[in-house]
Amino acid sequence: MGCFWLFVLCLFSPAGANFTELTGMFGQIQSPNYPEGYPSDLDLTWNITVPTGFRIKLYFMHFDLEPSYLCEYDYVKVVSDDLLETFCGRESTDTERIPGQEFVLTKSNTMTVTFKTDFSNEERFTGFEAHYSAIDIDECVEKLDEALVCDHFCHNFIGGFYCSCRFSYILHSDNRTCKVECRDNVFTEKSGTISSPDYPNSYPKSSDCLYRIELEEGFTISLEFADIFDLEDHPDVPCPYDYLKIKAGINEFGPYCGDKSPGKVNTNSSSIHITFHSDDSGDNQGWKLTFTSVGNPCPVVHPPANGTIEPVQEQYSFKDQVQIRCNTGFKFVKGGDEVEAYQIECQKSGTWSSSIPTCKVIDCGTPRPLEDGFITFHSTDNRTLFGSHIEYSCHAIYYRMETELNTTYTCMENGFWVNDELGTDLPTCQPVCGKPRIKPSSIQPKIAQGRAVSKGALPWITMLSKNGIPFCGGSLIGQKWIITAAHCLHPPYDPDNPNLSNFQHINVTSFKVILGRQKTLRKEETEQVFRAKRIISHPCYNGSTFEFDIALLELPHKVTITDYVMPICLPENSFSTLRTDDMVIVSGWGKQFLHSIPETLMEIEIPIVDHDKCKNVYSQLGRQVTDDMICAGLKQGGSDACQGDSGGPMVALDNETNRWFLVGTVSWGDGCGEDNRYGVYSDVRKSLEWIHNVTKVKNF
Ligand code: 4AZ
Repeated sequence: MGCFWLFVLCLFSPAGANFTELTGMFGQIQSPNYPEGYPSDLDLTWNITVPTGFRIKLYFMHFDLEPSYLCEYDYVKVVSDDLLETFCGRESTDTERIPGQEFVLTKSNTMTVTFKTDFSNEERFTGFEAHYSAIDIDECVEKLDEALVCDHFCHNFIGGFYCSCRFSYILHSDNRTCKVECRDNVFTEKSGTISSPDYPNSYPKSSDCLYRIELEEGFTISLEFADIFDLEDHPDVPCPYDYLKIKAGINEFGPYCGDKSPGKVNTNSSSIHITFHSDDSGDNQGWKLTFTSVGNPCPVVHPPANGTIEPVQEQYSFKDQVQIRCNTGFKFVKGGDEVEAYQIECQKSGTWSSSIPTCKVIDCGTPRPLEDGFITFHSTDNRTLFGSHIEYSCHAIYYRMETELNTTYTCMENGFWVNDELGTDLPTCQPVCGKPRIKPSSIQPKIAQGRAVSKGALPWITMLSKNGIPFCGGSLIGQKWIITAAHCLHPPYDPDNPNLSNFQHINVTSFKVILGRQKTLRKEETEQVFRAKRIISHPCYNGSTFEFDIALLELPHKVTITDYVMPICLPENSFSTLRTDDMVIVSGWGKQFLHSIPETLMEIEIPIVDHDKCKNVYSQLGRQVTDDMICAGLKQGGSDACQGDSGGPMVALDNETNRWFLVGTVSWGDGCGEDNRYGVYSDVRKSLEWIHNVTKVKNF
C-alpha cells in the first residue's frame, strides 16, 4: 500500500485506519498489491473530493473480493450523501453485489470509498481497480438544491451555473432571485389603480416597493383592494415573509398578507405611502387596488336672483368650480366694474373662494345727445335700463335726418344703445336747404333796380367783409361751406405776373365771413361771424379769363341754423333744369350802378340769357364767355349785379320741390346794368362734381 497519485494525501488514523484524500478531477484507486492478492485486516478509506458544480463517477475495471453473506468478510463501500453501495465477491448473488459494468454516480462532489478485509482469505483474490472522474452537474436541469434554483432563467456552465432575469427585473444580490426596482412610484391623480408587479401573475421576489399617492390637502383617499389578493403568509406568525403596509399620516393599516382581500380602506388622508415587501421565495399572485379621492365638501350653492349657476349639483367638494352667470340684461357689479361671469371654487377648508355676487340690471345710461336733434324715451319714466327703447329725431323745420331709417335704439345687454341698422352709431341731422322760413318778397316779373331783401328771406347769403366793408358775397351750402367767386380771394390779374392771380390767394385772416346779416354796415343780433379755415379755389380757375371763377371757404365749425342762417340747395338733375328766360334772383350788398353801396341787402330778379347771345355780345368786346359761365340780365339793362356782388348767389326756385337752389355765383360783366350787356356768372352745375368732392355736401 502507499501513496500512488499526484493529488493523493495519506493519513493514518490512531486506530490503524488508513485515509487517502483525493482531490484531482480524475484518479485511480486499487486494492493494495493489485493484481496480487490483497492483505488481511485492511481498513482503507479514500475520500474523493472534486470541485463544487461537479459530481463523481466511479467505475470498477476489475473487482475480485472474497465472497461472503451480506459482504460481512471483505467489501468495498461507496458512500456519498444518501448513496450507499457495498460490493463484495466475484459475482452478484442474493446477498452480495459486484459493481460489474455499472458505474457509481454521486449527486454531490464528494465520495468516500472504504475497503475492508477480514483476518483471512480461503484462496487468493486479486482485489479491485477503479477509476473516478469529475462530471459536470447541469444545475439548471437537475435542480439539486431547491434553494439554489434560478428565479427566471438558468444558464449552466462547466462547474457551475448562473441566473438571469426577465426584462425590467434585476438580479438580486443572492444571484438567484429576480427583484424589481419599485421604490419610486408617485401618483398625483385623484384616482387610479396600483398593483404588485405582474399582477395577477406571481410578483417578484426580494423586492421592496413603495407607492406614494400625494394629493393636495383637502382631499381624502380611499382604497379598494381587488378580490384576487394573494401574499405569502404564515399560519401562526403575522405576515413574516411578504406583506403590504399602508401609512396615512399618523394612521397605519396592515400588514396585509394571505389570500383575503383587505377590501375597502378609508385612509382619511391626502397623502399615503404603500410599502410592499416580498422575500426571496414564494409564488403568489399579489394584489391590486383602486384608489379614489374626494374633496372636503362645500355648502350647496344657490343661483343669485336673475342669474344661473353651472354645474348644478347636490354636493360640491374641494376644487369644484361653479360658474355663476347673470341672465341676459344683468351683470355683476364687482369693485365698480361690470363683470360678465363669475367663478368660485371650493377650497380645502370647505368654504367657497368668495361669496355669490348679486346680478344688477344693465343700465345703458343717458343716451348720447344727437347734434341738432333730440331724444324721446318710449317709457314715461325715462328708463335707461336693459330693454328700454329711445328714439332719435332731428329738430324739425331746420333739420332732416340724413337717411330715412328706423331711429329706435334699444338698451342692449352689452350696455350700449343699439340701432338695427346703425349699431351704436348715431344718425346725423342735416340742415334743410333752400327753404327760407321767412318768405321772400313776392317775385314780380319786372323789378327795375332791385329792392331791399326782407331779413331772413335769403338766409344763405354770406357777406365777405374787410374792415367792416363788404367786398364780396357768398352762399352757405351744408353747415360749414361757403361758395363764392375765386376772383374775390385772388389778387387781380397782372399781365406781367399772370400766375399770381391763379395760384395765390388772400390770407384767411384778412376778411370775415358773416352770415345772418341784412344790413350792409351795421352789426345785427342774428349774424354769425367766422374766419375762414381754408380757401379752396376751383383747380381750373383762370384769373385772366375768369373761367371757373368759383371757390369754397371752409368755416372752422358748423353754423347754427336759424331763421336767418340756412343753406341753399345745390343744383340736382331732377330740379335744376334751367332754360333761357327762366327767372333767377341775384342778391348782394354790391354797388348800385357803380355808385354807392346800399344800406341793406338787395336783390334783383332777372332772366337767364341765351348762352350764344351772351357769347356774341362779349366776343365783340374781345371777351370770352366760356361753357362754365352762365349769363343773366335784361337786354335793356337796369337790373344787374355790380362791384361787391361778386361771389354772391344767383338762385332759382324749383317749382317741383318749392326749394331754392344755387344756379351761379356773380362773376363779371361789362359795367353794371348797361343795355345790351349781361351779367356773367359761374355756372354751379359745371363745378358740381368738384364741390361734392371737396365738401361732401348733399341736399336735405
Ligand atoms: C364786380 O366788379 C362786378 N355787372 C360784378 C358783376 C358785374 C360787374 C362787376 C356785372 O364785382
